Amino acid sequence: MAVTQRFVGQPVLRKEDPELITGQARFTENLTAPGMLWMAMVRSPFAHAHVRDVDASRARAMPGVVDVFTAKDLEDEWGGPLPFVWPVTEDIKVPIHWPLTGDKARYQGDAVAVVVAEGRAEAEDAAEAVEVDWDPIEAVVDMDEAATDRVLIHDDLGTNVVVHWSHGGAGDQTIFETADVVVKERYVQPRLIPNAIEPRACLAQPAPAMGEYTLISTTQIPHIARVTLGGTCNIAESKLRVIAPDVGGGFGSKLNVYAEEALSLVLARRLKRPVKWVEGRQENYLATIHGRGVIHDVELAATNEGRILGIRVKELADMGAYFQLLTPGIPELGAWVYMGPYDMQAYWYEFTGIVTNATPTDAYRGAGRPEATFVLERTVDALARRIGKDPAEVRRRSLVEKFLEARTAISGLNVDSGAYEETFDRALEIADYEALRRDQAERRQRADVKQLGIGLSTYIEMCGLAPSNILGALRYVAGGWDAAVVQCLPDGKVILKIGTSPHGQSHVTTWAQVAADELGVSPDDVEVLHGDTATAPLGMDTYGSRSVSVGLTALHYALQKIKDKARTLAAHELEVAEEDLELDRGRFTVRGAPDKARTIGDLAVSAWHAHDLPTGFEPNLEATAVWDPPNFTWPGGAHICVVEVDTETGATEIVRYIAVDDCGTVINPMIVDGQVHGGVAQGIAEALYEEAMYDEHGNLMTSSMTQYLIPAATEVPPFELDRTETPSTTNPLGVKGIGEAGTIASPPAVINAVIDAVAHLGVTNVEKPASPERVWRAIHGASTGGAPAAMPVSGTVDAPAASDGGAA
Ligand code: MCN
Repeated sequence: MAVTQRFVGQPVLRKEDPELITGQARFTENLTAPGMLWMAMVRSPFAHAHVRDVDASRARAMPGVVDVFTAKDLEDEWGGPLPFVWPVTEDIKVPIHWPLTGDKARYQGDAVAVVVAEGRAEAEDAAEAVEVDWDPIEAVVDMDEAATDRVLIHDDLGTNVVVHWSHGGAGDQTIFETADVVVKERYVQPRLIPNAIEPRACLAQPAPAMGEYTLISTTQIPHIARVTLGGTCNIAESKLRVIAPDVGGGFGSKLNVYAEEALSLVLARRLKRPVKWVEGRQENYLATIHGRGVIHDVELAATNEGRILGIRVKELADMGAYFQLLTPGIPELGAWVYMGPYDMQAYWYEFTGIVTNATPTDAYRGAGRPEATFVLERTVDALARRIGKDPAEVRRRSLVEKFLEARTAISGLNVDSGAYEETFDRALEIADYEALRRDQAERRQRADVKQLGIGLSTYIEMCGLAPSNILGALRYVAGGWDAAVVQCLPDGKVILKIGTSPHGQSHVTTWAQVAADELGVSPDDVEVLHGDTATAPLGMDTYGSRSVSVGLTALHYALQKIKDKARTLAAHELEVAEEDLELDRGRFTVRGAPDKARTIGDLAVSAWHAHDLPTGFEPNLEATAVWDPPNFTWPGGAHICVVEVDTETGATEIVRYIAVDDCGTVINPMIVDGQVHGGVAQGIAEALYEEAMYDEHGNLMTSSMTQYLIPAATEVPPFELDRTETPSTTNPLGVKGIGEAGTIASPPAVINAVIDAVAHLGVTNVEKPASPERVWRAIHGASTGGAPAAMPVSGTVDAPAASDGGAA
């Protein structure tokens, strides 16, 4: 019997959860292999230091130690340096990045040697006993200072300014000279440190006789890891299997190929034994990529009434000491969305990438697009203050009208569809904006200690990465397609093998929902296999909120192939023409004779025993589809944050958070809500708590959770969520991504709210994170005309109350 219930659009409970909540998940850390060795890294304590000598004799003599290897010892193992796949310009200068550095350390945490021992503790103890003769030299972590090239980080490049990319501009650039108002701002967005619940780990297993290797890794990208690590480690892709078992979150930090993965593979080959490595949390802070780390100069042109005319942006991006997989490509991901959901006439964007003596930066949830949205939405508020208008009125005036067919944005790319006014109006309605403004006015009137701030943020996002031809035009070396295999088994169950690699996003549930609806089964009948290049060999993995738009669409097409094949077989068995068959929820009936029927389950049995198949019909009900979309998908929405700021202490409390998002057709509303919750929590963290700080010698001052603040549940408010559904025109499901939307929209909503709360005291700027100290200084600096002599707390301090800039 076919199941008649529909699952798409329903809050189906997660199929993933039983194993996770009963302790039966298989994380890399839990895995072991006979004869397994452990690896520990010897990392530089200095941000910049020549390596004069590495003496491992004491470490080698320690109990359980198998060997110690330096860069020189492993020279012959490599097919090439660590992979870097996004040379954004022809003349980009690419720092060569070997898994171990031989000449000098270029950031604190750069690895100079690796110890292999029988146990983890032995390996880590011995790593501390490796004696390195360091010759520390001056380090540069400030981008402006690095750009002077006084201290070179890669001598062979001759400069620290390694890339300059310009969008080239669009529209009438004279607007920036002729507009009524041009607001000019500078925003500093600090580095962030990804904190997945599970730090990185890997286990390389060799099969020496066959020259085959299996790498189990906490990766988001098993397919990309296989092809790139094959190159780095001199292993044919056909001989390398990469498995991402259960992975405890990544947020972009595991969209990378790391030195430790490459080292574990070559050491497993060299020692003919499995080699495992598990990152410590402090190591995670030093040696896993950081996100953000950018400075923007922005000009926003507008009329006196607040009609936005154009945006011009120059960005400085801190690359860190080396390129990781995508490093200089991250600003480019934001390059196309600086106009946001506003109808503009002029656009200019360019960025300069600078290497510094700090951990490499790369993709962190949102990658480029949160940075862009922050710059735009902060500047729109600055415009509203300048012309004395309400920030809601200014936004409303410039929003692009609803469009259901693709429309070319001023930045040059085609936006699939959008209904920004609807999300914005709905958010204002939920918030009861007018009432909030009245409350704010009354508190100001009474000079309350706790002042109310209302922060608005609208956004559009370019996600669903995506069209291989556009990625090629942007000089990204791989494609953006994805794949799915559907196997209908004779027992009525279904197996999906998918090319995306979830690590918290619930693909097992949502992919099963879509298959269940198309095949007339329950999601419980659908098994979803992923994250293993041996079982799901085709795929481009999970990042850029691409999985639903690209991978799920591939599944949709594979399901259509299954239905076509099943129709042919049903027509044969029922002795009618294919056109005479009707299909509903996995059941074919003959038009006019509804009792004559075959379910897809029945047909899977016939296709399997293959006793009576139409001529030329391939046994088994199985299909593969690979989908390369014609466009990205472009979610959008509006967020409103309401805060109370204590003007005596500078402390901010978020009292309400409203998010109205549009990710097209929703497959599972509960999961979409969860993605927004997580994304907004990360954005709140970015706005109020998180900041990687280096001292002037390049020491990471925030190298543990005691100095790097991440919020707990008590710091995150209850969310008030709603949605509109404007189907994407990019794919037949109408879906757009949602995995990063919360992180993109929320930081400006929170910071705009903080500033709004104290704007009547003269505050126009508070940098991220808006710590109580920063807010306090902004208030008192603003009201007294200068920073106070002393504050009883320590930390990084901003100049008080930067101005909103001047008119052009
Ligand atoms: N979904 C849906 N309907 C839609 C869109 C999405 O039901 N119209 C649901 C689906 O269940 C899908 C999930 O939302 O499984 C996310 O889909 P999508 O937006 O396509 O994003 P991806 O699956 O490609 O996930 C990547 C995205 C990114 S880039 C980061 S970073 C991120 C994120 O997802 N990292 C995460 N969410 C995370 N969630 C967890 N728990 N852990 C991470 O590391």
